[in-house]
Amino acid sequence: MQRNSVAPAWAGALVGLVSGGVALGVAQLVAALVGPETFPVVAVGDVAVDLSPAPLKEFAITTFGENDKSVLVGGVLVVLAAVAALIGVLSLRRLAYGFAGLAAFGAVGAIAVLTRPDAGVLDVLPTVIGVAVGAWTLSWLVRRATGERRTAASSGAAPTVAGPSDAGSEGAADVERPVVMRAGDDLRAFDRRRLLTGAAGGVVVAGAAAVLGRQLGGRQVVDAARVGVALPKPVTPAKPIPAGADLHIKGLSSFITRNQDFYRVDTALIVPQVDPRDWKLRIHGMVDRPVELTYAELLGMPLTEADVTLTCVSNEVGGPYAGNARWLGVRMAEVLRKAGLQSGADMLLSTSADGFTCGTPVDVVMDGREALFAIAMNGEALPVDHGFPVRQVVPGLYGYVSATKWVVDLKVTRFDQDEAYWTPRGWAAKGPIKTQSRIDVPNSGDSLKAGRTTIAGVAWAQHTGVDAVEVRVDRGEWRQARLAEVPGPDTWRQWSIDWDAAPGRHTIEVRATDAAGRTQTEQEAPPAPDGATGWHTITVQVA
Ligand SMILES: Nc1nc2c(c(=O)[nH]1)N[C@H]1C(S)=C(S)[C@@H](COP(=O)(O)O)O[C@H]1N2
Ligand SMILES: [Mo]
Repeated sequence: MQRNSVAPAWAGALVGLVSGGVALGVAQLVAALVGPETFPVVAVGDVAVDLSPAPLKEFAITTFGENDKSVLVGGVLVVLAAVAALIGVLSLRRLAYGFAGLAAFGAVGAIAVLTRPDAGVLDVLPTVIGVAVGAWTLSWLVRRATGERRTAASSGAAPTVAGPSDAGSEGAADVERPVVMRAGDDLRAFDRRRLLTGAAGGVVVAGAAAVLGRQLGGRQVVDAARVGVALPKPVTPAKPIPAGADLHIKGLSSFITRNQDFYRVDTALIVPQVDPRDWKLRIHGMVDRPVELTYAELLGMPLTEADVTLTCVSNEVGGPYAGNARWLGVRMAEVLRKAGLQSGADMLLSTSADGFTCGTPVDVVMDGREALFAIAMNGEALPVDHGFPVRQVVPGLYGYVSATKWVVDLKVTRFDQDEAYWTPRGWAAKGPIKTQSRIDVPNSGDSLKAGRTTIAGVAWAQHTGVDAVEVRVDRGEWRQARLAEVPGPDTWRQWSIDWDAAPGRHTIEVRATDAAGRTQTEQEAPPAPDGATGWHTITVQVA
């Protein structure tokens, strides 16, 4: 049979894109029912995140910041679109090529889905059904594009143009065929109108499936459950924040970081939607009595409130990945005492609903500090992005070894027997926070007016506390900054210092000393493997 080479390439690309769109829309719809992490685009992105080496992760975080996930998903979609267009073009030559392309496409998605933690066979359903419907759409659009119907005249009269070259697809005769075939031709012709109406139908189906998939995907349910949470009062309230904790200087990070301004770092391409009614925390491993807690049981335990500054190990010197919030939760130590820790255990391996894991030293959690299974942040139930319904918060440890969001499982174990998510990816197994100080105002590169100006920022040395902050200009004498008050050693501390700025270009440096008398090292180190060091240094122009 004649094989449609009369249809132009754009038609093939359109057929491919629309079929791909329908495949993804249907996959999303099915994923909403099976589990959002089984959506193949997300699974492929997740695999990319997990496979990317530490330097690439750092590059992504520093280059794209908190948009790194959108950039990744966008990248996956662009590649998919290109492949889909190519599949479409090939399909117009021979449908079998298109089917083969789709099958390959589906295989990649299915493998990605199956390699996710806790994946089951059913998790490939969104990929398989999506690809099947995509394949059907592809053949349907190809038929429309290539005028499957014969004209009335053609049904009777045998065509005379059909010759040996018609058996193949790229015969020279094809090239000369007019785009619209003459009546009487038995050959398939490019039918632009039918292609476009078919494609429009495909776009509608793809869009409707995707929208419905999102709605069924659980967001609404969990948002509603979150809004419905009634937070109990803490048995141990936080110390009141001293009036002098916030210097109220323009441009300086506020003492408490608002939830919507709080940095977010995690490996989750789609935020796990955990319904608190289904949530359970399982504590097992080296314990006398394994414990299982429901959300209601957790809320029924004595609650502690604490102001704690979280910090990410990926934060560069002077970077933005630190935030301070008031957390409400149950002391991890209290829950662990219920279970009864066995001797020899030195690691708490926590797992989130999406399979991410953290390894936290037992001694740190049990030493009396306010290490919490937190349920609230700044007076509201945890935002979904920050771990609703329950996350860990451990003062003094970087988030990657302590702050598991959407936590569902805690295995009491040993560092020499288990490994957490980031350890095989080039990050240290243990991550105590390194003392840091940051200049918030002025900004590096600012142009200032000569005269008296304020330099201000924050410093942190969680669980030890900041005792001094010093600033020097142009490598001159170190001068003591004025320190704001703090409620305890677990939060950052604001500081400020006045400076008589003379015209010219100036370098400003800052360093902090913790309550144990240790001054921040000048030695520069990158974030990997266990946290950046060095003094935050900025330059300003004074006129
Ligand atoms: N489930 C889960 N929890 C996680 C992570 C993650 O990738 N997945 N990242 C950790 C890291 S590296 C940090 S710095 C903190 C950040 O918490 P935030 O996003 O609430 O600021 O969460 C921690 N908890
Ligand atoms: Mo982090």
